[in-house]
Amino acid sequence: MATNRTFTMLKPDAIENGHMGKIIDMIIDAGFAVKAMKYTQLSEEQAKKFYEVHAERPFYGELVEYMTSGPIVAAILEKDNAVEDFRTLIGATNPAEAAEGTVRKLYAESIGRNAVHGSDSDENAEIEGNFHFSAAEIH
Ligand code: DAT
Ligand code: MG
Repeated sequence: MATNRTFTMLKPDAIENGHMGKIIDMIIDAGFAVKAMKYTQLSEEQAKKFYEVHAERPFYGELVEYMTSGPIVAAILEKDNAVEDFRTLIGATNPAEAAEGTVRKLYAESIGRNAVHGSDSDENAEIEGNFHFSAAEIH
């Protein structure tokens, strides 16, 4: 069942490099409504859990270290076809392969430090949103 919601994080490189406002503008301009948003920093435990599916990948340690290295913005976004449309807006995981005009093409540093997260399915959008926000924080 489509929930029309997705979950995103603006990652530490995006915040560090001063791209937070520009990326949020792109998200709003693309028609997403913010249902929840917070400026926060992940603990090692949270980052490990969030990226658990990648635990066996060679880059897992580096990913957890990077995702806990500075503040992030976490948000739940709503739009028709949210998951797919958001993945289109952010572009490919590797910014070298991301389409022109996408968030990652414009702002990501590298495949590891790639500016933004977007859920890959409705099911994961729900799980990830609930991981970061309580029911009372979702509007
Ligand atoms: P995405 O974030 O596009 O959904 P993913 O789920 O495959 O990509 O991977 C999660 C994150 O892990 C990704 O945003 C950055 C990091 N990552 C993926 N592949 C990597 C690689 N080959 N080297 C370093 N980091 C990588
Ligand atoms: Mg993914």
